[in-house]
Amino acid sequence: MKKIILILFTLMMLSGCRERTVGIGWVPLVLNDENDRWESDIKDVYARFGDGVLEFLIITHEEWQTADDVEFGVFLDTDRDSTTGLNSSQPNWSYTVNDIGADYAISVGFESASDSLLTWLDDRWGNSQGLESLVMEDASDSLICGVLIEDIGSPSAIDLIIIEASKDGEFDYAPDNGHVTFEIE
Ligand SMILES: [Ca+2]
Ligand SMILES: [Ca+2]
Ligand SMILES: [Ca+2]
Repeated sequence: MKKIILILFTLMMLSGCRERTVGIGWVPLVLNDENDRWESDIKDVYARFGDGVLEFLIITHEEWQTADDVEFGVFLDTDRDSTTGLNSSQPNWSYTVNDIGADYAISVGFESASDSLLTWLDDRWGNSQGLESLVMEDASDSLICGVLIEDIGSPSAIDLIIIEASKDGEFDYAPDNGHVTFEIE
């Protein structure tokens, strides 16, 4: 899969296509996020959209041992409004989401609510729904997770950050500051 991604990315660079418009092929959202001291921190993030399904591919610097060693939260600001959803002004919350207001979160990994799509309900995550796709294996350095676009309100553009946590208490943000914006074809 890495080889295919590399070819796709090279073709995009050669054609000068740098816009983050997500369609059928994988489009890079974050590339070469800093290699932190722990093993399986985030390296690259890609997205694609087709047949009503929005999917994310997350690649880490090194493999995790089991899928229960790590937790990924894909935070989606679907109205691109930082005043709605979970934002940094939420009191007593255990983590921040940079400068976005996350209306939905895809949770994958060791958390009890994991492998689900969550909706922000004023002061907490709830309304858990199943994911449309999930490929996450032990001893791997990549995962794919996806949701039905209609389950997140069918937005035309999204602000995103991804937060990863390890069982050992390490955290990684991608991107580390701010967010990534992408349009959906
Ligand atoms: Ca590392
Ligand atoms: Ca929002
Ligand atoms: Ca990072």
